[in-house]
Amino acid sequence: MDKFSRPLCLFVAVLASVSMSVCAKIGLLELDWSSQKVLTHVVGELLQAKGIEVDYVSSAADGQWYQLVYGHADVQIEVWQGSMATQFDKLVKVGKIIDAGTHMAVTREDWWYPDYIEPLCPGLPDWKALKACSALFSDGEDPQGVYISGPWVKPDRARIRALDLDFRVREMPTGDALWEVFDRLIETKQIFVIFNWTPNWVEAVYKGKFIEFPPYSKACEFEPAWGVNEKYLWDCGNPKNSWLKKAVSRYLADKSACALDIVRSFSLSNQDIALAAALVDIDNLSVEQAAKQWLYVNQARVEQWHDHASCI
Ligand code: TMO
Repeated sequence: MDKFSRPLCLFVAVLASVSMSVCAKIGLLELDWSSQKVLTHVVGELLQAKGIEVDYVSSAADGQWYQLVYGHADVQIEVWQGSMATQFDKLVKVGKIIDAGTHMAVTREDWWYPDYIEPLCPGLPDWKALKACSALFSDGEDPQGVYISGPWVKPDRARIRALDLDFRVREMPTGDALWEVFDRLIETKQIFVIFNWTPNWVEAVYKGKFIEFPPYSKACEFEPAWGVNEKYLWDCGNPKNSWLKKAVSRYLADKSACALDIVRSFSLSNQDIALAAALVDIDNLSVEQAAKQWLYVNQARVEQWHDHASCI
């Protein structure tokens, strides 16, 4: 599709130079969890302050690759190793998207439970404890344990099978729906295990831990013989101490070298990401308000993100 869309842009531009700006707009991918949305709008503000026009492109997380490869969007500001590395690495390798650098933040995404359930399921956070306790995690309809997850691509069903856990996955359609269920369960001190990640707003409010599955290794993802189950892949957890990266389209450099430099220099810590999430999920600000507030807190750093020869 990119073969057609770009020449069309130029053609329109020849007929009416006004349209050029439409084609050159920088598409910022707005995905399905709060910190990503807020930080995407922060980048939008940073670009607009340099006179660069932006477009927010909403997408489910698994649609991001299509949007970037075909140039419908140019920037994804939070690519998480735990849930996105496989596709990201593949597309970078064949030159369909560009790796625009790694944030300072160290991340993790995995099964998580509140500390108050520990006395009820001895052995946690070791995953083997779940074997004896699975019925405690039932949602009442049948005794099978329920693991609550979100709309992000995770190998949970494969993991449940490979580790022979008596669990099924209940997948919430959006990040907001996931946190609604979370709030209800934790406020009434229910027993549950849910997909969570760090940095996030949760760690500032609730005590809890990630399940310690057998440590991740690439072989676990690609070689069935690896690990406790010789027949199946994914007899391991998601990677710990993971990276957080920025992905950009192949077209961004041509559209705006300044935009690319701003994205490259925009490197965030765990605290930066957690603040972005908390402004929406704890303080209930809108995404736009949260982005403005985040920028206000970080105004001393704006110069460093803007200070590029390409932006003058
Ligand atoms: C990509 N996510 C942070 C929701 O796991």
